[in-house]
Amino acid sequence: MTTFVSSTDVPVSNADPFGPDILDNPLPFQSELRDVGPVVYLDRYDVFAMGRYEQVHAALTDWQGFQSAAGVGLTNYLYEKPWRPPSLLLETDPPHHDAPRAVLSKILGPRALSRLLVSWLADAEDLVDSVLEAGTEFDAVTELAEAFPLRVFPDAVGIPDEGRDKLLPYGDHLFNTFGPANSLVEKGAPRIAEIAGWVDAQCARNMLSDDGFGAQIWAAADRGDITYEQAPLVVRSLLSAGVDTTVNGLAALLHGLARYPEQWARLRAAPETLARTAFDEAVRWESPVQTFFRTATRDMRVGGATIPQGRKILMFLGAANRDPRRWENPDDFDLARNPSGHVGYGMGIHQCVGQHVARLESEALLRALAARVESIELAGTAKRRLNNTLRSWESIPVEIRPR
Ligand code: Z7Z
Repeated sequence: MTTFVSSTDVPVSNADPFGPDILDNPLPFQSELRDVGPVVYLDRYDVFAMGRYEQVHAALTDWQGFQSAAGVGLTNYLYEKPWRPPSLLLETDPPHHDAPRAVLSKILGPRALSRLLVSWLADAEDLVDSVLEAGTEFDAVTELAEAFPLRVFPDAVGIPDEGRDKLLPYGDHLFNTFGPANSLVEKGAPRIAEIAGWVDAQCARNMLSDDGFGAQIWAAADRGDITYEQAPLVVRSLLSAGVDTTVNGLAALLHGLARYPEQWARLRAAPETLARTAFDEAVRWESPVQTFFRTATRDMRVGGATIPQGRKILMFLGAANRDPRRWENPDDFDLARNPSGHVGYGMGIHQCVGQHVARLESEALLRALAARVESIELAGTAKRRLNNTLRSWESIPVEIRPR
């Protein structure tokens, strides 16, 4: 049990939010975190934490007060060396953030992506057909949530086929490294040099197809919108943040639909209109990205507490997305609610630039499923995969009844 000891002006918790118990089921801790105050000090890691929607939202939209350039993990780049060259999007702030962000916003914007829907729908139909042909009981994680993004996204970026099996372990390790150097980070360490070397190599211009997101990033360098030095790192951002996040968003969605048959029925009745809301409700409800850090650029006053300059603050997106101060029946997965305003993609200038890609993947997969599947039910115990940042599934056994 967590104990909250009152100190000067900030409540203190000795809980370990990166320990196996809380990672396995973070909800009780998150509820305590919200209730004890707008800011809590986590003495194990010597960092501050926020779990309420109001303060998390406010901090995310204040990039001048809460910077990203010192890293969004526990490692403070003001004092410690990052394990890989910092991302030009994630780990920067204006003005350096602006050009890479503008380039990716355009390439990954809804208008640019609309050309992909038809082919992604065909891919989703083909995938769902072959899964159903193989049987009505299967693992929704490997067969759908992982299989579909891996089928369409690397092609859309334009990387070669060889080595794509490294994308998921790369993301799993990267998202672990935003937390402390615990056993989850150790688990990924032996292979990371090889895997990261492969990822970096895919970002070179000559490795990329000539019509994908990757080629478009290099074309932006030709136009002078970003430099040639920046281009490969921007491609790396796609390969870093574009796979495991979407996979776990889809897994959360499929789990929600299998667990709440009435929500599946609702979706099936109106897939064209509900497919997008469904993904966002899953991102709110499960928050595949549970947490990340910001760093105070000066002494910051929040809810009566002071966060001193240079200190790290852990933002609990998952807790904010289930804050009863903001959401009605926050623990319900409910396609009838309007989930907009959730902070599952972050908020403000760093808000997920790939969210339209993720939504499109989800839309294609859900429409293919809705047209072919009558019912989808859990057929065994779903298993979590622990990660310092991601709310992740190892397996979700399901049984479906075809239409
Ligand atoms: O640019 C990048 O490499 C990148 C990596 C990770 C961008 C974003 C993320 C990320 C997304 C990190 C959500 C934490 C939470």
